[in-house]
Amino acid sequence: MAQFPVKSSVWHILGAGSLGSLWATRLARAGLPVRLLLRDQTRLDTYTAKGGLTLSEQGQRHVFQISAQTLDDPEPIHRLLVACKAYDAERAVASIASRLATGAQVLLLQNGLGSQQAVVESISQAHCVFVSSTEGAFRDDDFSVVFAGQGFNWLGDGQQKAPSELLTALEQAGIPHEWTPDILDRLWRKLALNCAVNPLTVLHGCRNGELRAHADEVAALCDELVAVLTGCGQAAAAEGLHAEVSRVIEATAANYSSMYQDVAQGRRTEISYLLGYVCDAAELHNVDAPLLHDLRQQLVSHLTVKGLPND
Ligand code: NAD
Ligand code: KPL
Repeated sequence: MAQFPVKSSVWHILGAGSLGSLWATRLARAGLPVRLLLRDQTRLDTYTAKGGLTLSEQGQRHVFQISAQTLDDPEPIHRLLVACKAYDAERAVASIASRLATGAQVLLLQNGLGSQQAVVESISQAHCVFVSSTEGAFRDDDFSVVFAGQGFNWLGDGQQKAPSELLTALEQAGIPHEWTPDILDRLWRKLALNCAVNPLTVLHGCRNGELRAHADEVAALCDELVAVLTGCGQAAAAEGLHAEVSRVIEATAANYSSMYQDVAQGRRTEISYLLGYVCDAAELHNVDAPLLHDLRQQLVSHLTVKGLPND
């Protein structure tokens, strides 16, 4: 299997939001070269006025003066971290595609499924790596991020051997990670977990732990998700799903799910890349999924009533 050489170790970060800033600051802290890719000159001026990117970790705030540039800067990109939301990823990557060097490494941090495949198809000159992250971060101000939850990052591309210089950089930056040949299983598993928990927390208006009061609904949904995943050839990702969902509900009982928080803060959700993806996959593979289709419909109605995008 061919390995693509990476000619520069500069990290370009597309999407200087929560997770993008968390990665950028840790890479910069380790002395690695990082560039933020900002939409336009106005964003670049705002960033410059702020004096850098702030990371808050364990109550300590540090400002990192990371270089930034606009999307149309001429510098070639050899290593790109795409940290936009799933619904923005394809368009954002298209806007810098002409800057991507042949064999560039492109890390895709998006939750759910669907956006990664769209990006892969749009940049055949690059080597895309999928990332499934359980780390938690949120923005407390523009260009300021709070590291809110320790977690882990699984990386893989489904075929090649681990690119060692990439993993060395993550090691240096203290970003917890492991290369896995089973990245698609991981992404499907997280997708299923998110589908079993997140929409119900939105519709019941509750914390994850309060889903204990809806145990039958959760169990039925898990059964259906197992059937869909199995029908889609993802049996490994379906194994023991219900037990893991129950475990996550307990472990995160006091938390609000990411989708709950998006809706509560009037932000667009990633529904199309979570429930939407699963429902479409079920249809494609002729697997009956009445509960998931009904849940999707209820969520779409809920978002519409709230005046939020429902896709
Ligand atoms: P975010 O909204 O905080 O950040 C996304 C950033 O991308 C924003 O700053 C936005 O302005 C920027 N952006 C969008 N389009 C752009 C473009 N064309 N050019 C330049 N910048 C652009 O999102 P996030 O919370 O960091 O999430 C990113 C992805 O990571 C999502 O898929 C999310 O589900 C996943 N994820 C997030 C967390 C977390 O704790 N935040 C954890 C695990 C997974
Ligand atoms: O990943 C999550 C989220 O809130 O998005 C958990 C905590 C697993 C709930 O689905």
